[in-house]
Amino acid sequence: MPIKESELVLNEDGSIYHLHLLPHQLADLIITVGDPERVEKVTQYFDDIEVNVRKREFHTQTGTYQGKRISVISTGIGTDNIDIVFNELDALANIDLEKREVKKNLKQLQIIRVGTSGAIQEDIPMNSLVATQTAIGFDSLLHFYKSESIQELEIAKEVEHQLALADFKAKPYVVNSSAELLDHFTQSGEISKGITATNVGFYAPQGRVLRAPLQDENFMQKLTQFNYKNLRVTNLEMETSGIYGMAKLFGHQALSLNAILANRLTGEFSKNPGEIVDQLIKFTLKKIVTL
Ligand code: R1P
Repeated sequence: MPIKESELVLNEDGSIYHLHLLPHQLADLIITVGDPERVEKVTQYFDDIEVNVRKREFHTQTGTYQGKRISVISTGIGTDNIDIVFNELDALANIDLEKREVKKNLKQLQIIRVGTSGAIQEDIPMNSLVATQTAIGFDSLLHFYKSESIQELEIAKEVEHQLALADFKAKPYVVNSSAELLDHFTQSGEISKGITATNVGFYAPQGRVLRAPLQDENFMQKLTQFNYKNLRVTNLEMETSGIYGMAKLFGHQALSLNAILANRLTGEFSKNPGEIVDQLIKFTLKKIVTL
């Protein structure tokens, strides 16, 4: 049975609904960024650009960097957008959009997030780079998918216990990066490995107060003090748990790389965020060449 029009939504030109891409416009190697403006900050280093498509917060450019065909795509902010982007990327790779059927031979994509994040440990310096080994999701995205088999359930239980999450009615989930990508990007020691927490907002969900008070004033302290077999949470952002969960569900490889722009314990924010993000972009491209 073909997948119904209401489930697999296509535009008039046959492209996938939100990303507005056709299958041949997507490379097997993908860099995701949050900010649509960051796409060109990556592709400025490319030798050529063959695709340039924009719809809503989703801006995609596909081109070549030192012989590697790469698509760079902006996801916007949050794991709700990750649900859309990852389903549509997988559909472009693994569903025959004309026949509306899942293909027999499935493709594995390699997906690397080039993002920004805040450190929640004093010794993770602002302006440093962190590769996420494990993601802890406080968002609920993955719970809507049959996903227990790809989750690290024991760590999630420990998070639930140590952070006393009942107040938020939140059920955390935990997913690992692709071991292969993590090894490839971290073996030279230019970037440290960390555990990244993902939450559903930038303010209270990350412990920030402007005017609205927090439900649990100790949430951030508990997150900083969380300890599981000597592993601790290094940084906090808004997409990595969704990226790791969706990638594992579909059998793709994913790795999240973070430019640390703030240290939440010292209260500092980077004076040169553009430079640090550029450093992460150059590092990512250098490592991609030898993938
Ligand atoms: C918040 O300002 C945004 O910045 C971080 C968070 O995950 C969130 O998306 O990442 P990006 O700079 O990659 O978007």
